[in-house]
Amino acid sequence: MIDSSFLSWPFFEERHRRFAGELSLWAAEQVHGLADHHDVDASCRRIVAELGGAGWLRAAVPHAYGGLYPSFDVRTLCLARETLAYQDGLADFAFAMQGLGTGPITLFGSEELKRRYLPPVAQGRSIAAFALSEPEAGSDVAAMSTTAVPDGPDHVRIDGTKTWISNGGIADHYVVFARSGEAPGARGLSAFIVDAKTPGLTVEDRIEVIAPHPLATLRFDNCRVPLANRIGGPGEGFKVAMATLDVFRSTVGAAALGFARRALDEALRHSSSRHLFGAPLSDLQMTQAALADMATLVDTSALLVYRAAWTKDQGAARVTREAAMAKMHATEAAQSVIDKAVQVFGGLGVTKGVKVEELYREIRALRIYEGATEVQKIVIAREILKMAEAGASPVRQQAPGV
Ligand code: COS
Repeated sequence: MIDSSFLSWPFFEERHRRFAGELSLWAAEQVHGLADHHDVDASCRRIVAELGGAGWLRAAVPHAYGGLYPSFDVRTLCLARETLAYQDGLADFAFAMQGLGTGPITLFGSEELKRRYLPPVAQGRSIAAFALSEPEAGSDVAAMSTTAVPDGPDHVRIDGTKTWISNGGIADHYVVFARSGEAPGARGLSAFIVDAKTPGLTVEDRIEVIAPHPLATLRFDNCRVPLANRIGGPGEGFKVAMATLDVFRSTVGAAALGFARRALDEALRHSSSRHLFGAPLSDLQMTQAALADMATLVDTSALLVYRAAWTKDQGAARVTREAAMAKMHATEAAQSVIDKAVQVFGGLGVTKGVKVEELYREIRALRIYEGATEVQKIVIAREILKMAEAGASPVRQQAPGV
């Protein structure tokens, strides 16, 4: 990264600066050789193993289970995603899914589940996944139709279809959300860990997308799962999902920020070396205007992402509004920054093998997954309306202890 001055912002401590510096060096040396976008399954397995071996996945689980800190340090998660995304989308994806796929266990799992599932994920020996979306329930989570019904005193039987599941087909276990029937809508869902080898769990389809990642539709037919694999209480699945997304939505913003920083750096390099009308492209005021807009969008994104991460790390119970703002702004801004970078590159910018072309494809899904921009707007509006109703101004609200 050309500009790492943001690390001196007051959101960070020395340990964050050290982590970002060391990971940045590691990623610059290692990631290119690990990520092969023509064989995403093998690449993701390789990246997870290497990230685990080098100790970087320790940022994704708590200290007691082989991780770095007592619980999530969201600033560290964001720095990891930003730094890896700067190098490669698959590297970011592999890291992120280890965290998201175990986030519900870290936040709500029993001691036994934490001990069984978290250490292998931190060591890169086991691959995690988060199975929430369905063909008819993506943004509207409470509309899901996958069911979990009691099967004897100690088991449930899961039936249904999950789709757009990251790591689908290569994961060793999935956190699956299903309708358990305690109440209608959001209050009648529960979360379970389902091992990939569970009889009745099949990969129905692999999904090809514009920036290749392991993605699949999963089918659950009569999958018998121990009740001990439930994460959180019966009927608490929606809360488990939303609280996990409160942590990980900021990190999606951080990944977008990594893509945007890379696009800005590529545009700076290209516009300084390419000559047009007898002078570097960067001498043209229209190029300068584009670079200025890009740099400003990068900084506003970083401010929102690290504000949300810092607020959560100060002990805020919920950062729903801050995380939604960070995710929405950083992903939309990154799309715009990358589009401008492609324009600066001209014909080269849409040529396969050129980094900004890859970034142009990589960023698109981030405006959709883990809550599309439109969902973030609903979430933000609801939160500020709630505050207004309670007589609290969002601008006066502060994190606990601050
Ligand atoms: N943390 C903890 N609890 C939360 C929460 C959060 N961030 N957000 C909501 N809840 C709780 C609410 O407090 C409410 O509890 P009570 O019933 O006890 O009051 C319950 O969950 C239901 O909340 P709500 O009424 O807001 O549910 P809705 O169905 O209206 O939620 C949205 C709608 C759009 C906000 C929700 O479905 C959502 O975020 N969708 C996007 C999901 C997503 O990201 N999908 C992509 C797939 S994941 S890769």
